[in-house]
Amino acid sequence: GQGDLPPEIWEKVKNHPCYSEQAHHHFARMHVAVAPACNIQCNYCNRKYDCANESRPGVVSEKLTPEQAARKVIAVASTIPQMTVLGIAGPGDALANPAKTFKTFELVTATAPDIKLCLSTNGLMLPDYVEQIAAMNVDHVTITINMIDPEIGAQIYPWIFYNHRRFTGVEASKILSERQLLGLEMLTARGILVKVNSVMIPGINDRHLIEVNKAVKSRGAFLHNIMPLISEPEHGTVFGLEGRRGPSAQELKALQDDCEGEMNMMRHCRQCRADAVGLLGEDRSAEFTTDKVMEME
Ligand code: CLF
Ligand code: SF4
Repeated sequence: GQGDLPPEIWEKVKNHPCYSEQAHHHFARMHVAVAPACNIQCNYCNRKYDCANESRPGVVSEKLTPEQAARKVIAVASTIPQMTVLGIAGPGDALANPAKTFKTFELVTATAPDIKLCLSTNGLMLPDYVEQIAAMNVDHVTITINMIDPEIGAQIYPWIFYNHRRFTGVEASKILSERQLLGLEMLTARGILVKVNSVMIPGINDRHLIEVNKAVKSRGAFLHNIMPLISEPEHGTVFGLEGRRGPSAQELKALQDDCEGEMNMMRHCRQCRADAVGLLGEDRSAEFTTDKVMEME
């Protein structure tokens, strides 16, 4: 139901399968993998695969040009009527590939103006693009925030690439954290709904995520999605976190419960692929490869 939400917020969440627990039974999302590059290194990322910040790590998505992506969106929307949201979530970082990300949004808006636009980012470049995000009517942005303490960040991020140079160690995480929190504040000030994703890494940031939760709530984040580190060998090497295990289901739930009193927690995330298509938990991407989309036209 509508709950306590103001009407203008309800309008933005009622058809979004990630922002509304109820909506995810009835509405579908799709991702297009138009963003291959990344500007930071997360220790849990294997660059051969999809960005682990939003998408299930360890799977390889078919990379598309903005034109191919827009054609795919039309093909999917005409096949799956419940398709309400287009997200760009990798396989790298949406805002490390701004030309491709915004060109895709522009093409989709021109041909399918009813589709809601969503993007996911590590946040490093976010303050620079808030104006453009607002101008393109992107209603939903996800920022992956794994720490607010650069000492903890240094154990998660070996480097960032910013202002044409590489930063490492605590300095890198200090810049990243400042940019993430500034971007969050700028988006919420414009009425754009922000979801924060955090990857729970036992022994590194698990208890610290309670502090992260408070920090993002106080800056206006709408929803917090704490996801488990996926460290099974079949998902590829987890660099710098060798030997780290993901949390158990009970450990994850306990942390979500500890944060629940502070703000809305997302508990139905399926860690989708960067080219996922369909209802959450359903993957119809194989029906919409570039070859098949061309046949459908
Ligand atoms: Fe995609 Fe993410 Fe938008 Fe959803 S997914 S960019 S907010 S449209 Fe959703 Fe998938 Fe979890 Fe992401 S279930 S991985 S939270
Ligand atoms: Fe990998 Fe995503 Fe981190 Fe970039 S932001 S290093 S693609 S997990």
